[in-house]
Amino acid sequence: MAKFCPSMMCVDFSRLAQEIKNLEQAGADMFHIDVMDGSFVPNFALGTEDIKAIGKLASIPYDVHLMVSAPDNYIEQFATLGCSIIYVHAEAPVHLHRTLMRIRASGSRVGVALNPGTPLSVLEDVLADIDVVMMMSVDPGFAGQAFIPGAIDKIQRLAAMIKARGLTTEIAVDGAISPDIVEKLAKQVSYFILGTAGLFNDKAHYSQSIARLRALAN
Ligand code: S6P
Ligand code: MG
Repeated sequence: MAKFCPSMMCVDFSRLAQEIKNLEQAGADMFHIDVMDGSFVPNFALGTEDIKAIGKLASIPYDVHLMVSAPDNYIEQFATLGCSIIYVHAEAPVHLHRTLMRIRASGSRVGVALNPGTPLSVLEDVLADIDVVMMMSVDPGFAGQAFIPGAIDKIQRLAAMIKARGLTTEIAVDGAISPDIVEKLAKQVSYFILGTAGLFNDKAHYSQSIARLRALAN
């Protein structure tokens, strides 16, 4: 069953405790935490202190999406902070396999994010080592961008690749996820990351938004 994961860079941080409570009551399955270093992407986002605060307040799991140039140095730190999935970008580490082994050893689930411009072929020799592949449907760095249509076909090709190899790798999608995208990708995607397009455009109605998305996915 598809899981819905609010992107925490879109919440009102001045009301963090209330936002977390509201999102959990609305049926959110997992929080998605974007970390940006101003180098891998042209923006800064959340950091370790924010994750500590979210970890203290949350009763559902949370992942971390590392949009940083040198993720290797920080894997254990994010695992210790309780991140259930650690996503690194396939484009970031020089030795992707080594980085994935480091996540595996940390006890968190192994996630790999792929930019829209990166071919699926970079995953061929590491696919069996990955728990969740996160397909970016926007160029990472900012909320509120337009969905890149090529992501649909790319996700279908990834699902076929996973099936052909008899793997259980799950698929996540991140970037401008609206109800029509959830409907289109319901069969292939296990984790939908929700930002301004699907959830935070209607802060008063988190419950209705998540319930509607869940109905479309099932
Ligand atoms: C983007 C980041 C995402 C955003 C999400 C926001 O770099 O990785 O997780 O938070 O894309 O959603 P939306 O609907 O505003 O694009
Ligand atoms: Mg993200």
